[in-house]
Amino acid sequence: MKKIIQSIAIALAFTSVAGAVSAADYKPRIIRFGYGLAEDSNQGRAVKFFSEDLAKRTGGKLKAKGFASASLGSDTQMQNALIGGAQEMMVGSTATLVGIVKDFGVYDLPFLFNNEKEADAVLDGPFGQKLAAKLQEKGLVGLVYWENGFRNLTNTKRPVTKMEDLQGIKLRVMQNPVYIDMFNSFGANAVPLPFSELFTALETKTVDGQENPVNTIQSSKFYEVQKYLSLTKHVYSPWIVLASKKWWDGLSADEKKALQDSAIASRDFERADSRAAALKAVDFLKSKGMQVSEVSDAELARMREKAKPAIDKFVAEGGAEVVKELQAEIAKVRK
Ligand code: KDG
Repeated sequence: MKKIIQSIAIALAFTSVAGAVSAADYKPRIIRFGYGLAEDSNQGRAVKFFSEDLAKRTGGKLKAKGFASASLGSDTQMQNALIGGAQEMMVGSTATLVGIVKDFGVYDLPFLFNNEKEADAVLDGPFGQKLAAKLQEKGLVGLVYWENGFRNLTNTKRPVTKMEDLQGIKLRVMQNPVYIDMFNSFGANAVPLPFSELFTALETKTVDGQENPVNTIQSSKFYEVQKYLSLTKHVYSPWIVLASKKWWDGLSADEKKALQDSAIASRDFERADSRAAALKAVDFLKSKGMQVSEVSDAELARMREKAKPAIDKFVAEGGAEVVKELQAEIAKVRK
C-alpha cells in the first residue's frame, strides 16, 4: 500500500512540474551563447551549466548552445553581434565594454577589491546592477556577473618580483586604456590585443608576456609558451553575461524569468567552480614547468603607488562619480 501511495505522490509531483512548465509561455528557441575561453575552462563549464539549467526550467524549449574559443568572434565582435540582433547571448570581460559604456573601466582600476567577498557584494549589489543597467540603452542586457578572477603576470624573459623587472617587457593587455596606462607606468610596453589572438602572439613572441587569472593561464595552456608566473593579483576581473536587447524585448515574461533564474544559478555555480579550480591551478602550472614568484606586500604597495596616475586619468576623463560610488560601496562591505 505504502509503495502505491509513494508512486502516486511522485506521479503528482511530476504532473505539477510538467503542468507548470507547459502552462508557462515558452516558445522553442535556439540561443547562440558565445565565449572566448576553451570549452574545458571555468567559463565553458559555466556556459554548459547555464544551458542545462535553462533546458530543465523550460522543458527543453529554450536551448542555449555554447560556442567556445571565440568561434563567434572576439568579445567586442560578439558585443556588436548582440547589439545588431545577430547573436542572442555571450559572456566576456567587462574590460572590453569600455567602448560602449566607459564607466565599466572602473572595474579595471588596480588593487580595488581585496577579496572575492568584496567583489561579490559590490557586483551583485546596487552598484553593479546600476552599472549593468546602463547597457540597455546601448542594446545589451547585463544578466549577471561571473568571476574571471584576480589577474597575475606571466612572461618568457625573467622572474618578476619587483616593478623594475617589467622594464622593456612587451606585455599584452586587454583593449582598455586603464590597462595600457597602468602597465606602461610599471615600465612595461603595453600591447593591447583581443584574447582570441593572445596564444599566437605569445607563441610567435610578438609579445613577451600577458596577465590573466591562473584558471585562464591553465585552461588556455599559456604554460606551454610562458616560463615565469608572478602572483600579483593586481586587478579583480569580472565577466558579464550579456543578452541582445533586440532579442530580449521579443521574449515573454516567463522566458525572461527563466533566463534570469538560470543566469543567477550559473553565477553561483561559476564562482564556486572558479574558486575551487584556482586553488589547484598554481600547483598544476608548477607541474608544467612554470617558475612561480610571490610578490611582496611592499612591492605591491609600490605598484599601487605607481598606478595612481592611471587611476587619476580615468577620474579626470569622466570617471570621478563612478569611482566615488564604487569606493563607497567597498567601504560598506569592509565595515
Ligand atoms: O572571451 C575572453 C574574455 O573573457 C577575456 O576577457 C578574457 O581576461 C581575458 C583577457 O585577458 O582578454
